[in-house]
Amino acid sequence: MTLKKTLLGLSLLLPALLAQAHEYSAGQLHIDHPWSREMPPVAATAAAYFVIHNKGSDADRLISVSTPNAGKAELHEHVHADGVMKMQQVQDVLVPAGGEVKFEPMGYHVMLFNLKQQAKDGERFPLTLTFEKAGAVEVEVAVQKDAPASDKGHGEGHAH
Ligand SMILES: [Cu+2]
Repeated sequence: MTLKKTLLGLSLLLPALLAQAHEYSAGQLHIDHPWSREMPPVAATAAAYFVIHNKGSDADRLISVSTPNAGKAELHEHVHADGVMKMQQVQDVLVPAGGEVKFEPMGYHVMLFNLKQQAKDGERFPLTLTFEKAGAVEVEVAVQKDAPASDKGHGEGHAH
């Protein structure tokens, strides 16, 4: 391979790497970087995370989630109960006017059950988020080994 071809190859690769941060819009809502942690192939569940920004002056609610990759998808939160962290299903998640809500490890998350197949690092799978006012928006969840840089340092430890 010539040097010219090698350089061309690199220049094609770079935009793909930079495109790892991805976002979606639904009305006044912006959904930032949906991601999921790569799980062992035998794991029966996985979780998806993202940040929803609401640039509008009306609050909205995330009322349901679904994906063809899982038999069932639920909205979950982590709660302290008797000194133990555990997760439970919630019916909906409020997205305050002019505010944001973070789905992150040890917080709100989309729980995926009965996975047909665990996704691997670097893969993406579709997830449909349905909001009370903004309606349905399909996003792609990026599967990765590690949390995005912005999520490191909080959320996963016991700092809360
Ligand atoms: Cu959960």
